[in-house]
Amino acid sequence: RPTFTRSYTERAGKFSNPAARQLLEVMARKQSNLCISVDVTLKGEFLEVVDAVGPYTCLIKTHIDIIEDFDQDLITQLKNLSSKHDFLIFEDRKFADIGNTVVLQYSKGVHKIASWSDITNAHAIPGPSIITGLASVGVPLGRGLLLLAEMSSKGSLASGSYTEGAVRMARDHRDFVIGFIAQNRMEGIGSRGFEAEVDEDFLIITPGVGLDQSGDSMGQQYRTPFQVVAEGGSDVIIVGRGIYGGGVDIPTIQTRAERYRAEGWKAYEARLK
Ligand code: 5FU
Repeated sequence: RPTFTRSYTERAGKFSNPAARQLLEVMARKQSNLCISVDVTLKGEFLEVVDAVGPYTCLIKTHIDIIEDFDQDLITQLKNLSSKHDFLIFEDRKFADIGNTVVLQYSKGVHKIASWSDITNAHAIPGPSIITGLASVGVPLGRGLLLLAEMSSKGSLASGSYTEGAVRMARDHRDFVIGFIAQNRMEGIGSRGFEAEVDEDFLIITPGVGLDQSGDSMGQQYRTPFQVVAEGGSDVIIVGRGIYGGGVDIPTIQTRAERYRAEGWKAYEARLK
């Protein structure tokens, strides 16, 4: 039985990586496969939105380098909110350099990403050494890595043999690589065929999700939670501006977050049948 027809709870126990296991457990507990991307640029607003949407989300996605007044207290408060609301943290860093450099970018600098982010991601373009580099920092801390196999933007070059190469890289590092950023569950992932071992499992996490718009003016493309989860076989939807966008107030942000949580969960239940 392919993994995407199994429940999140059933799959949680099969992952050796602690971040993947915890994420699937949180998803089941909160009935949420919604990752919220909070791409705002001021610390106060960021924390306000995270606190407001915390109850509806399994995973908060950050771009920590866009925050203008970043300080260590932001991290302390973000971690407090992750305990308060029971969500994991995903820094969308998209590492893309040689092993030695990504080790430094992941562990050092102003942001010290590895010290607080449960999950991060990397491009496959440098080859397997990017995984071994990041793993040398992340594995001892129990972190998980997602490889970018596809992107949501128009004209993305990550397709075909590039996507297949990313899958092969992940299969060689299953202790640390927990899944992919992709638009759909790729052929053969978590089922027989396409070089797959019978019992492998990877999480598919999908950005470019929106219910009311089909894209933005800069190449972003949106699909609905149903298309992504029920038809595409993805495990987690990522929603950003669909929730916090348009300068709306906090109650509206919460209403939207609950709407996406409910739609994402409904699409998951539909594919279990
Ligand atoms: F890897 C990717 C991708 O392929 N598309 C994306 O949109 C990442 N993203 C991120 O998801 C992007 O950097 C934003 O942080 C977020 C989508 O935000 P939106 O406001 O829902 O468009």
